[in-house]
This record gives sequence, structure tokens and C-alpha cells, in this order.
Amino acid sequence: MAVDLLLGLQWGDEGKGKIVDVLTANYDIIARFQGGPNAGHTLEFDGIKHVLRTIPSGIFHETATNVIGNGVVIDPVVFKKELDGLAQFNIDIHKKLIISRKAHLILPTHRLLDAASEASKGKAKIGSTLKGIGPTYMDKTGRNGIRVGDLELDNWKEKYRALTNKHEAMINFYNVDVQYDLQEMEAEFFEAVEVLKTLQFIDSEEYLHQAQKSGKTILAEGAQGSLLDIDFGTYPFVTSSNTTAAGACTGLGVAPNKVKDVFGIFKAYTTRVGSGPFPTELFDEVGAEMARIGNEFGAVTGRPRRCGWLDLVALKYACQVNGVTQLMMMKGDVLSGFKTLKVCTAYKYKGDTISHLPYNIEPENIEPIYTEFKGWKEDLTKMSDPSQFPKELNDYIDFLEKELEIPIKIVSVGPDRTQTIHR
Ligand code: 2SA
Ligand code: MG
Repeated sequence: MAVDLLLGLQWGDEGKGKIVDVLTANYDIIARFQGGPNAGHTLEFDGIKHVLRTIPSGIFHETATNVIGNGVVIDPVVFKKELDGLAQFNIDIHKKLIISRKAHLILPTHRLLDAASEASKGKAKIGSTLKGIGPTYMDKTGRNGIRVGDLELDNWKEKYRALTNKHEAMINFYNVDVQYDLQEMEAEFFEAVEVLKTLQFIDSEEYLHQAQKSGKTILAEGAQGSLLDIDFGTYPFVTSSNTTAAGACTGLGVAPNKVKDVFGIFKAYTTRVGSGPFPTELFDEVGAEMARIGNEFGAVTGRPRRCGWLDLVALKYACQVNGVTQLMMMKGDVLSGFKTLKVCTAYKYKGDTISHLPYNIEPENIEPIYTEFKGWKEDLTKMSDPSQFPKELNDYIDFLEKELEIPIKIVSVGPDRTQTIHR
């Protein structure tokens, strides 16, 4: 059986959690392949809102098995809190969640290193969520990391101590003001590790290989967005993993020729949290209105998200890099009531008009060129069928489909599971 991928096409927060939750009914296995607790995947149903961080968004469905893949980085402390939050829902977590031995662990000192690194950058800071993501992936590629499978070894605490000592020296080297009580952080960490150890650790690539052979269906769930990809995003204002389709292959051990559909999720406008270039960003009342209506605040950090018009140049780029086969448009309902809508279809770049994403998209080099659309007034949130869509919304969708040459199969009209319209 093939594997389908679900990815964010912008700077994260496209609504991946909601769509995975909606699609889970079609899959036997949901697998996260990269990122860590910097993610905040929001799911809403039965009047309750859940924010998942490391655990795949299929956890609420009765039958799906959820896999945390080797490409993910796990903070046992956040993971334990996530489990505590799920306790009230009667989920048989030990049966429904399995974890790759090859996933790397975020240690308390990784979080401190993240803080020290950001503080040392001053104004040039990345706007990291400070969850220790960057330093943990650095230790992974630097071949120093501690993996989930190490917890099964007797001497893992020796490895831990050696690495932590090194981290402390590095924190001092940054020479910035980071206050901490490592003993307290470690007590919490070791307690959480014991909870993590009650879960099933597996060789997930083998598990997924056998699952495919036996005809099981697998959905790989991405975190963050394509423009935060370590290679293809707006470097250095990116996260430290491959958020794009290739990341699902390396983050799960799935072969490229086993990938079938690639579901690309995008918002009907654009948001970004953290620093970095954002060509269509709005600094006026219109942007503030989008943020207000769309409730655009970071699910993890609570930081306000920057808002702007849809950027088709960037979206096309993301579709290409990922090989998107189906699109899903989120939060169209937020645009109800805007008199005019704009979509960026090209950039003015150093005097030329270009329609691809150039190496440097700093604001001083880029001026977005917009196509304007008449807005719609209708409230979309109660709609349940595309036949109810106002003409202006259909015009907007048709234009995007034509430009991107990919069908928009789902239009989400609200945060709840039920507010999902299939086309
Ligand atoms: P990091 O934490 O070191 O990986 O941050 C590096 C950049 O990646 C961005 N990033 C994100 N952008 C959007 N959403 C994310 N998850 C949370 C959410 C974020 C939050 O779902 O709302 O609550 O603030 C996420 N995670 C990382 C980050 O802003 C940096 O620009
Ligand atoms: Mg999010």
C-alpha cells in the first residue's frame, strides 16, 4: 500500500492538525515525521479544543495507530504534559501510540542552548519557540545526540551527563544572561523519562515497512510549514528539519516510490509567527482585522501571528517542492466581509517582474504584484456543501486552482471537525 503525506505549504499553522483529524478515518496509521514540541496542532470537536505537540493528530480516533517517527525530536517533559492533558479522554495510549527508537531526545540543556543562542543574536533572532529544537537537531547531525532507544541501555545516564557537561560549557561560551536551575530541570526531566519509558519503543521503519506490505494505509503528518524547511525555507528564519515531502521519507524510512498523494494545506491568506521575510505582510487595519477574526496567535507560545494576503508565488514554489497532488484551503471563513481581496501573483524584484521565489526575499528587494478580487459577505461557517458558496468565493477558488494547476479538494469553513467541505 502507498503512503500519503499531509504538509503545510506556508509558514505553519495552516490547520494540519484539523485535516489529519478529519482524514484519519481513512487511514490505519498516522505518523509524524519531523519537528517536535515547537508544533501546536489544534483539533476541535464536540466543543473541546485540543492542542497536540508531539503526538500525531490521529490519537482521538478509535482505531488508528499513531507513530512518532525517527525524524521527530521529543522532549519527555512536554510529552508527559501532553499525556496528562489526554488522560481525561480514555485513550488507550499504550496501545495507540508507538515511538521510534531512532527519534532524538530534547534535553533540558538543549532548551537552555536555544535561549542562549537566540539571546546572542539580538535583533537578528530567529523568533524560535525556544523548545530546544535547533540545538537537538545540531546534536543529531553532529553525531552527539541521545535517542529514544538509548533509554533502553544501562549507561544512558553517563551519555546524558557527558553531553550535558558539554552543553553547560557552550552556554557559558555564549556569555549571555540565561538564568536556570539545572537540578530542578533535571528532576522534572528524569521523572518524565520514566513516563516516556512506559510507551512502546519500536524500529519504526521496519514497522511501517511491514504495515505497507500487509496493506495498511499510512498518512504522514508534517509539522510547521514548507517555508520553514531547513533547505527550502526562508533561511535562516526557518526551523531545523525538512518540513517538505522529502522529510517524510527520511523521517519515517518510507521510500519515495511508495508515496502516493501529497495533501497540501494552505490558509486563504498568509500568516507567519517569528522573524523573517514575509512579502505580502500587512501592517495596516486589514492585517489587524485578519488577525482578530482569524484568532491568529501561536498555539504554543501565544505570540501574535503576522498576517497578509495570499502569496501565490510562494505557494506555487511549495507545491513544486512537495509534489502536491491535492490542495486544502483553510480559514476561507475569516475572509468573509473583506470588501476587496488580494492575491500576490508576481514580485517586482530588482526592477524585473518575476513569478518564482528568488534567493533573497528581504522586503527591500521585493514588491508584491497583486490581482484583486471582489470579496463576499456571506458567513461560511454554517455551510455544508459547495453549492452554498457565494459566487465571489467560487471565483477565488477557481482562480487559485487554475494558477496552481492542482484541485482544491477541501475547503474548511471553521475550526470544528464538522466545518469541512469536500469538493
Ligand atoms: P523553532 O522553535 O526553533 O523551530 O523556530 C524556528 C522558526 O520556526 C517557526 N515555528 C513555527 N511557526 C509556526 N507555528 C509553529 N508552531 C506553533 C503554533 C508556534 C507558536 O502552532 O502556533 O505557538 O508560536 C512553529 N514552530 C516553529 C518559529 O516561529 C521560528 O520562526
Ligand atoms: Mg500550529
